[in-house]
Amino acid sequence: MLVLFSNKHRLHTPKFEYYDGVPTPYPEKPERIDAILAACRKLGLEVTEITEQPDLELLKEVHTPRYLEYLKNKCAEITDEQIMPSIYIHDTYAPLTPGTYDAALASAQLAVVAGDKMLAGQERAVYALCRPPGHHAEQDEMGGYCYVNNAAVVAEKLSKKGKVAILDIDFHHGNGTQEIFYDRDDVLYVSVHADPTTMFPYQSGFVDETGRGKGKGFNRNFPLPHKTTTLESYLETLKQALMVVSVHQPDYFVLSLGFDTFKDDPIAALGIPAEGYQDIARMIAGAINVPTAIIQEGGYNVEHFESLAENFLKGYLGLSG
Ligand code: SP5
Ligand code: ZN
Repeated sequence: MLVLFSNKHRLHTPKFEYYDGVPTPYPEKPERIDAILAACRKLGLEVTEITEQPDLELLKEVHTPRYLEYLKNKCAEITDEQIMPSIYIHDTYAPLTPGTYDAALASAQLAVVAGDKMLAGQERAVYALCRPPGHHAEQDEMGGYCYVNNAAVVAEKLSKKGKVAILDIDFHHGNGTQEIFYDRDDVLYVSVHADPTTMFPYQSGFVDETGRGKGKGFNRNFPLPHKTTTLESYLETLKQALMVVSVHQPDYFVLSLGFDTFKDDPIAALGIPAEGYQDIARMIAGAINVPTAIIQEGGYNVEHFESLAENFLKGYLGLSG
């Protein structure tokens, strides 16, 4: 497995999000990536730093040009963190800082390079340590700590060469990824997440959202009860989700990976103990045997992050313990 990271994520420096009108410390911190890197190095994985910025043309196939332009201009104009009401945001969880645009582009570039490596056919899996995360970013909108949809960028790129399936196991429904591919039958989107009735993103992630037009049947949501999900019930649902992915017979697989299902996540939590990520990863690796991009999404327990990543990687790679 090849691991990709960029140091440009450090340019994205929000201190607060607004929660019910109250400024609350921003949980999507740079230390998250440091912790995953530590786990990768501990396991002796090949880690590569990516320094270039992506081709905007590919990003414009996923996002509207006007939205990308807005992000760029706004970040160039501000001198401090700001959540500015606009048509390009509909929550209070995507603050802009002067470096946010550059960080978001560098994050997306990790997804682009992951796609290149998969197409070159040398790696079974590439793990892109994306920060900021991406799955809440829609074509024309930021939100939920996300600005550019990294998973959608790699899926879009791979879709030119074959059938793609995205499995999203972040705690939150990936409303952005769903929206971007909702009308399409060449990119399947499957998500396992907490029931959005009471959890962000509230307005999407329900079972009746199955796609539109020729995309009908190519979007599948598996919401789970927030309070009563256990590792066992989670794995049962994951198995069903993986079955949907297998039936699609993808040529390429994209895993949107969030560690916010961890039982002690500060903003989310879905009952998964740290060692549970070994079971989750083992089940995924055992079910899907095509070139895979693992795209980092959320997860906010920085203290346990290294252990969560280590457990996931051990399970995925079939390492013992
Ligand atoms: C990528 C990802 O996981 N995004 C998650 C965005 C969810 N943010 C909204 C939840 C805000 C909760 N703030 C916690 C404050 C508790 N006092
Ligand atoms: Zn999340």
